[in-house]
Amino acid sequence: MSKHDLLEGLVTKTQSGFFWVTTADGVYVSQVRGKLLQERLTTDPVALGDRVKISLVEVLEDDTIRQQGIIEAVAEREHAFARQMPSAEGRRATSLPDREKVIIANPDQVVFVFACANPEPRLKMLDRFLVIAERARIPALICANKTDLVSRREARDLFDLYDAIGYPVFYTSAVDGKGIKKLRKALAGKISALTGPSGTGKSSLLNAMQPGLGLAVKTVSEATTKGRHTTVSSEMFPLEGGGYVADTPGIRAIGLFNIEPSELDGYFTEIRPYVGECQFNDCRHIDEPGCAVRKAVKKGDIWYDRYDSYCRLLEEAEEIFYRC
Ligand SMILES: Nc1nc2c(ncn2[C@@H]2O[C@H](COP(=O)(O)OP(=O)(O)OP(=O)(O)O)[C@@H](O)[C@H]2O)c(=O)[nH]1
Ligand SMILES: [Mg+2]
Ligand SMILES: [Zn+2]
Repeated sequence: MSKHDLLEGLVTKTQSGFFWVTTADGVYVSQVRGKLLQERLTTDPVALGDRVKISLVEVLEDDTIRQQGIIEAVAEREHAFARQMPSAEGRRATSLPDREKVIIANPDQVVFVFACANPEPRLKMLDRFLVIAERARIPALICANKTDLVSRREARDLFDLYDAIGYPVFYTSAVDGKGIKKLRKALAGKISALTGPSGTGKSSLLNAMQPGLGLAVKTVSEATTKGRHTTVSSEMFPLEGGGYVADTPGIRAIGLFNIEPSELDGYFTEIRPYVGECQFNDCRHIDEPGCAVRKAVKKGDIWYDRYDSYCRLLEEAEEIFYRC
C-alpha cells in the first residue's frame, strides 16, 4: 500500500475516543483526523457501524513499531439510532449546537432490552426508545429479559401490549435459556444493536446466545456498587448465522433529539391511524374539541399509559422546540 492509499473498513468497536476499524486487511485501532471533528458538530463524527476510510501511520510502542489508523473520511449514514447528548442543557448555555450521541449507525434493527424485574422495567423509557426508532425508521424489537424472576402472567402484563401494537416481543432469560433460540433467529443475517438501561442483561444475553464471547457481566459484588455500568465500550460481534450484533453500554436517560412536536403523534404506531380523524388537522390531542385520539383512549382502543407517554413527550418536545 502506498502512503496515499486509503483502506476502507467498518467501525466495529468504540471506546473513549478510539475506534476499531475492521478492514479486509485486518483490524486497526484508529483515531479521528482533527479536521473531521471540526466539521461535524451536531453528531458524533464517527460511531459504531460507520463505514470509514483510514490511512495508516507507524507508531512506536514498547520498542515495537505498530500500525495505527487515522480515520480520514466517513460515508454518509443511511440512518442512525441516536439520542440527545446528555450534556445538552449545559451546551445551551454556551450556545454550541445541540448534539446527538450515536448508539449505532446503519443498523438493520435495534433491540431494546428491559428486565421484567431487577431493575424494574421503566416502560416510559421504552416508549422514548420506540419514538426515536420510529423517527429514524429503524425496525425495533423488544426483549423482555429476566423472565425467571417473575411469573408468566406478570411478564405478559408488562409487555404484551407492545406485541399487540406491532413490535415483536421476545421473552427471554439468560439464566435458564428461555427464548434465546428465538432471539438468535431474529438477529441472524442482520446488523442489530442491543440497547437499554444498565443491568438488564444485554451482555448476558449475548453470552447465552453465543457462548465463547465471554463478555463481562456484573457480578454480585459489583451489583452493589452504585451507578456502575459493566459494559464501557460499544462492540459488534459477528454472528455464527451471519450478521453482526452490537453490545452497548447501559443508558441512564434517553433524551429526544430533533423531534418536531407536530410529528410526534406519527411516531406512536397505534395513535397514528386516528390522527387524520381529528376535527382540526393541527390537533395536539390534548384538549382540542373533536379529538379522535382522545376518543380512542376513552374507548380503550389506545392504551392509556402509552397516551400518557405521548403527552409527556409532547410537552418535552414543545419545550425544546419553542425555546428559541
Ligand atoms: N435472574 C436473571 N439475572 C440475569 C439475567 N440476565 C442477566 N442477569 C444478571 O443481571 C446482571 C446484569 O447483567 P449484564 O449482562 O451485565 O447487564 P447489561 O445490560 O449488560 O448491563 P450494562 O453493561 O451495565 O449495560 C448480572 O448480575 C446478570 O447475571 C436473567 O435473565 N435472569
Ligand atoms: Mg453489558
Ligand atoms: Zn386529536
